[in-house]
Amino acid sequence: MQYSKILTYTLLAIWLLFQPFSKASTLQEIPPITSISIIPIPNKLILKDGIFKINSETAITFDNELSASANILKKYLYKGMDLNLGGKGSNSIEFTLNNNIKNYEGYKITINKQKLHIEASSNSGAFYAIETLKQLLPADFKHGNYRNKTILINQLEIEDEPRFEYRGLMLDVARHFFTVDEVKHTIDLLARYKINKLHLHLSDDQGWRIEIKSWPNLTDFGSKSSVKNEKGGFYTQLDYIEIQEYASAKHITIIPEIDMPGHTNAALSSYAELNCNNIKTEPYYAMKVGFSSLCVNKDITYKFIDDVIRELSDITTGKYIHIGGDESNSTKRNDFVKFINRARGIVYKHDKIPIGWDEIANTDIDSTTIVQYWGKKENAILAAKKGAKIILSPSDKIYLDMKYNKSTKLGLTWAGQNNVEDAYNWRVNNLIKGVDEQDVLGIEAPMWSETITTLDEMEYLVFPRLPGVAEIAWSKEKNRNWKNYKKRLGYHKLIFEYMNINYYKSELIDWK
Ligand code: TNX
Repeated sequence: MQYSKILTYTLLAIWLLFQPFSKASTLQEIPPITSISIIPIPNKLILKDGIFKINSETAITFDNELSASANILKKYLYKGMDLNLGGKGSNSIEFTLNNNIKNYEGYKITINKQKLHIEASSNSGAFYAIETLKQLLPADFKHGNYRNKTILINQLEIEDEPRFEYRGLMLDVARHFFTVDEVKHTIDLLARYKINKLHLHLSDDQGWRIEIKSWPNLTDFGSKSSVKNEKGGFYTQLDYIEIQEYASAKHITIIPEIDMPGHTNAALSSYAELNCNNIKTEPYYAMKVGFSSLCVNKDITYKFIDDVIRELSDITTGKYIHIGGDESNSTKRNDFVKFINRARGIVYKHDKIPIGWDEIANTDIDSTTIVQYWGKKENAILAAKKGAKIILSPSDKIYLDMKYNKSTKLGLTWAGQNNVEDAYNWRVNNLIKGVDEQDVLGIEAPMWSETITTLDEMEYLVFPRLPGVAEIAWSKEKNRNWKNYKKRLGYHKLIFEYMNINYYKSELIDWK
């Protein structure tokens, strides 16, 4: 080889060798996001001068108890920046267990020049700190878009904890079925807004969606139907456990519901003996409800319920089982009371706490039963008088299956139209005279699925109303107001788009 060629190659090799180093010193800097628009709004946020830099120099340390959370953040940063945090850096991200933070979902974030410090008394709190932190990073972070770059974050202090311990979405998988993957996707979306309960409406007139091994026809037959006979199916118990584990990693508890004694045609069409006349009903594909009832005076009915609740309790890690109880219009009033009392007893027997729709306030509930308010204020008031805790799901505010306005194609209108402002702009303490903060366990937005069959359609009704519901459930009343919220929501367009959420571009919001 010619001498000059050797020289060229040598120089090239030397140049290549120094390439990463010269690059490191000129890492492109991504400025802090232009607007801090965290939803749900934190209890306390103090913005400071100066920035914190995340790049390959940044170290990460954590107390062992919070290692699960530290790993979640590591993974997130790895995905966005191809960055394996962990070196001895010039600055650091630290996770510290702080038992002075009394609320297990609470957290603190302190960011100064040297340290991005996350404190919590549990992984739930640390998880929510990370969700907040994600909203301080660029929205398109997850896509490897920031490889070999330095991300700048504003120095700040955040102190935060939820107002209510129960912050939920209900998904009706009975009218139309949603697959395990679709439910997991839904869980991903909920976690972004610090929702911690996913209530699955697992049975109704139009379909039965959970495997019960001792009553196999429920799924062999009862799972095939749906509204308009469009999208049936069911979860095996293993599927259910898989969903639950996935949810649990995101600090979300699954609340299973078996609706009874009404809303039971799928069961009544699967087993003749559950009917008073011992004749199976026909599968049901229409939307109108209130016609079906389990046979309240038969022993076999309670054997059935005991088996269903036992099998469900065995696979459910959360403490609640929802027994429905709504719109049992074809069950006599006395029978209804008798039935719900027994059904509640069966739930207690299997070491779970019963939840029911607000009609169950008219049975012999005490302070240990949870009542979910959806329509009748007198039921909620009665429940509060009996000392029961209440989940607020006002249909004229946060029923996500209500249309936004007249021009929305999907959705129903029986409770009115719930636009983005209606869903956000209401106050827990003014909702029902006689039901106050201390009576309220939390807030849940129901997503009934009569008019939706796909994830896209679901997302369209859920977003952007869900972030508002999440803020009502999480944030302090004094920090909430519509004008400020709607400005913040405008910036969440970026998150919706990078998460590929098919959100409704409400004309009430100035989308960024
Ligand atoms: C009422 S709310 C129902 C559901 C329907 C919903 C449709 C409640 C407890 N029952 O069966 O799906 O309206 O909006």
